[in-house]
Amino acid sequence: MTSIAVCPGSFDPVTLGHLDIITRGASVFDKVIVAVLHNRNKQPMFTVEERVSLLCEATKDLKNVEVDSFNGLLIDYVKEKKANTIIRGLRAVSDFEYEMQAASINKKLGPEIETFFMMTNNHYSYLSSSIVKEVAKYNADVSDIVPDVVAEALKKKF
Ligand code: COD
Repeated sequence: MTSIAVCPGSFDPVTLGHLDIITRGASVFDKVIVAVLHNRNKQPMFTVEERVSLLCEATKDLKNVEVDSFNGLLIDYVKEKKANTIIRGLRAVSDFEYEMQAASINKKLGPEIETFFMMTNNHYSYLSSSIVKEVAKYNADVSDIVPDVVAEALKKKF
């Protein structure tokens, strides 16, 4: 059976922490679909199209990774893609509560789908898209925490 995993998120924008999880996921599963949520509640910095495009560029060397976007419930999207796993990254204990709730509801709605957690790489344990946007706003160098294409895109935004 082909193992297909969905790696969902906001990716506003993709960081090296995300990329680390995607790369490691791609070495475990036959195919990884990175799925960007159309989040109507949040006011993102980058449009969905921009986030997808940045992810495509950042993952272009990973041959078994695809980038897509989705609306609605994650579990419905995972089933539609005939995937069997959801990949999530864990940073600090503070991630755990939300992740446990999300994994539990997803298990209830799709018992056949597993959530697969990977611990952050120690180099990136502090990294989030919000931190990146915060420091980029003040012109700090973000070249060693985001892919080059994102560093360029952030320069243009500010
Ligand atoms: N190191 C390791 N992992 C990291 C790092 C890092 N430095 N930074 C981020 N990650 C991981 C996150 O833990 C997450 O697993 C993934 O990368 C994406 O992170 P974000 O912040 O871009 O995305 P989130 O957490 O905002 O994504 C939330 C979803 C969009 C997946 C969620 O809201 C969702 O599924 N929404 C759809 C509606 C739904 O189905 N709801 C019910 C389930 S919650």
